[in-house]
Amino acid sequence: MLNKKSRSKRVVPRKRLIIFVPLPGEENYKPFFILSRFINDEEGILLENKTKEIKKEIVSELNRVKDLKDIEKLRVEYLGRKGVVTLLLRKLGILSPEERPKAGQLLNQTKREIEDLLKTKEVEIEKLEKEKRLQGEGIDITLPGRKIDKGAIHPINLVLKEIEEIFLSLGFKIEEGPEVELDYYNFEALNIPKDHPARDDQDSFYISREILLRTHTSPVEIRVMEKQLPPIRIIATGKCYRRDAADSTHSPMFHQIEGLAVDKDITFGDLKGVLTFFVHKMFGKDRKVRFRPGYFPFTEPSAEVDVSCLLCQGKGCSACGYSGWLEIMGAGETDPAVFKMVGYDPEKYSGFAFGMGAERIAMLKYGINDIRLFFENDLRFLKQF
Ligand code: 2NL
Repeated sequence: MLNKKSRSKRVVPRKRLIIFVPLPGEENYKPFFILSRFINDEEGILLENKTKEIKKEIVSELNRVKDLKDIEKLRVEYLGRKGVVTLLLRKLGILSPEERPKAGQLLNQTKREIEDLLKTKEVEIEKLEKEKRLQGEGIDITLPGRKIDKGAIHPINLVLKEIEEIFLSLGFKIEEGPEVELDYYNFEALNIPKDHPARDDQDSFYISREILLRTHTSPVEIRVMEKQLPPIRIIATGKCYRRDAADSTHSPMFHQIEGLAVDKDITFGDLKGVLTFFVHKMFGKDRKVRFRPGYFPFTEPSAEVDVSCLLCQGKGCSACGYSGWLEIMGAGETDPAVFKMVGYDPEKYSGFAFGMGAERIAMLKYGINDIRLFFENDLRFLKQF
């Protein structure tokens, strides 16, 4: 490739250009002789030699290119508007009409070859650049993976599931019902009329005079009894609400598990057998169970169910108030007044029912001393289950 200096220095006047082109039949005529002011303003040069020289030059220049910009520079230098090959093509006019087509063919062939060489190099450089880029972006497989935080089942749901499994194994079915309930199902049908003092301890969140958030899951059992005749063995679990200020043992929302069995000849013995079986499954075979007299408007007789203290084995400690016993649920024989409300004949059928708080069971089982921990969503607490 000739440098710029030589190009600008050797300006050939148009006159001489004509003189130095011998036409076919004239003296010194050589086929495809072309006079280039860039090359030899005295004698001219054989076009075939010139194209060979150009090709050799571009091959050696291409060996030196480092990036796509270098290639583009070469393309301009050779094939651009003022490029070497373009200028030669423009000079075709000085040839005779007979030799012009052949010379044109030769130059166009050269042009194509140069285009091919440039393209090949371009593809090669692009490939190299891509490889380099990919190497930079590559995945470092020695980096430790990002840890995905795994979720866990909430302790209340764990306990609910465990309790449900125990009763399912005894042939109970799980029933669900609305959390927004009618006063009738939540109180009236359970033998708690409007002026009953039991309403004071279970003051609820009222939506209207007759609609409230349920204070227990008993209404689910009423709804089931309304729809079907005994035999009945059901468990009703779910959220309940009471207008209580939150403290370490109270929460305005909590979970209850209630159970109901109704059939001919169900006795208090059945109640004791079922609940003792439950306590042994839930807390261990070595637990003692105690049935203390109690009161509920919907059972008669009623009982409070205690389990021997899990911490001191019944010897007495601060957890059980030095009594050796922990209260875990309430139970009783279904009150005949409730049967009448759902249209069952109390002379024909008898039953037992029980109810427990899932939070209380979970607190006893896992040694948790504050019910609020279940609902604060502190992962340090929740991750332990
Ligand atoms: C407690 C006491 C109890 C019941 C719930 C019940 C349901 C029907 C009829 C009769 Cl439909 N009784 N449920 C019975 C006794 C006690 O729960 O302390 N729960 C946390």
